[in-house]
Parts: sequence; C-alpha cells; structure tokens
Amino acid sequence: MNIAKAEFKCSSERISQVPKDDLKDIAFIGRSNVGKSSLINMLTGRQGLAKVSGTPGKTRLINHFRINDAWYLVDLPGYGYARTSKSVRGEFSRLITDYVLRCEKLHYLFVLVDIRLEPQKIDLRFIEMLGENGVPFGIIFTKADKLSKTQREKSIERFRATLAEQWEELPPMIVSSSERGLGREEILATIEDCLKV
Ligand SMILES: Nc1nc2c(ncn2[C@@H]2O[C@H](COP(=O)(O)OP(=O)(O)OP(=O)(O)O)[C@@H](O)[C@H]2O)c(=O)[nH]1
Ligand SMILES: [Mg+2]
Repeated sequence: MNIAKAEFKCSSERISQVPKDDLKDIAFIGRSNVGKSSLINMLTGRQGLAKVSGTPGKTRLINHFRINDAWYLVDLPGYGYARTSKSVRGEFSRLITDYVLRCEKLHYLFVLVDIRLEPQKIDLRFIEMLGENGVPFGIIFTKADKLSKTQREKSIERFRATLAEQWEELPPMIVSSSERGLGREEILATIEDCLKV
C-alpha cells in the first residue's frame, strides 16, 4: 500500500469524541515507550506526525490520523506506565479499555512488544483480554535493530512458546525497526488485507 496522504485528524480523551464517519480504525498499542509513535511515523513516512519521546507516557490521548482519506491509523496511549497514579491507571486505563472493547470503529489492533524483553506479564494479560473479547489483533516486535538476528529469533520463539501455553491459534507476528524501516511493507500489506474484510 502506498501512503499518499496522512493527516492528523483529532485527539480524543473519551471514545465519544472519536471521528463519527464510517472509516475503519487500525490501531497501535503496547507498553509506554515500546515505540508506537515512532512506528506510526515510519509507516507513514512522515517524521513528526506522531510525537516521539524518550520519556514514557508521552501519548495520553487517542490520536486519529487519516490515511489516504480511506482509513484511520490510531496511536493509543501506552499501558503499564508505573509512574501514573494507581487510581487513574487501574491495570489498563478506562480510555484504553473503552476504546479497545467498545469502540465500533476499531477494526484491527496491533500490539507492540519490545523484542529485547522476555514476555512481560502486562502484555500477556492484555493479549488475554483481547482473546477473551474476540478483538482481532496481531503482534509487532519493535526495536529489532537493537538485537542480532540470532537474538531476535530466540526472543520471538520465546514469546511464541509462552502464547502457545494458552492459545491454540497464534496471532500473526511481524518484526520491525522504526530506525531501519524494517517491517514496513509487511505491516502495510497486513493492513491492506484486513481493510478488505
Ligand atoms: N533503536 C530504536 N529505538 C526506537 C525504535 N522505536 C522507538 N525507539 C525509541 O524508543 C523511545 C520511545 O519511542 P516512542 O515512539 O515515543 O514510544 P511510544 O510507545 O509512542 O511511547 P508513549 O507514547 O510514551 O507510550 C524513543 O526514544 C524512540 O526513539 C526502534 O525501532 N529502534
Ligand atoms: Mg507515543
């Protein structure tokens, strides 16, 4: 898929504020600092479209970017940001659970996982919630440039094995690096396919 046009549409602090048109949402979520905003910039080829930061918790709202006037790419706040007070955090914020479980615009969700880390409980719980609620999703491993090829393969295998303990069918998994542009074609092809359904 060629991205000819990518424009910021709006930021929402409640799901009642998301765009009311019938374009589908393809959203990106994961732990704070996993690289969601960087990946969105890499996919659209527009640096600075989504705000990137070394400080976790940068993205706090649901951000809609309108792509080719045909669909929305959605940057979601990170979960598991420990420095947010417990009362607003819950396990996953209300904003995240409302959007992921109730928003009818959501068509497909990519869960981003840092390829360097062993499977994190919070990611596994999030994935479990998606499975239980029938939310269609795929996994994108981020920051692949930080590992060697062998280390990457080991890490993916470890994640696959952990998921296989609980799930018979595993979600699609894509390896990416926003620094290197790795995974771009594969992610865009996956999006193109799932927009047809
Ligand atoms: N080496 C490397 N660093 C990356 C990559 N992607 C993101 N980063 C770095 O990771 C940090 C966090 O990136 P963001 O894109 O802001 O992460 P985020 O998931 O949007 O973070 P929040 O909005 O805070 O939840 C930044 O310092 C990025 O430069 C990557 O592919 N490779
Ligand atoms: Mg962000």
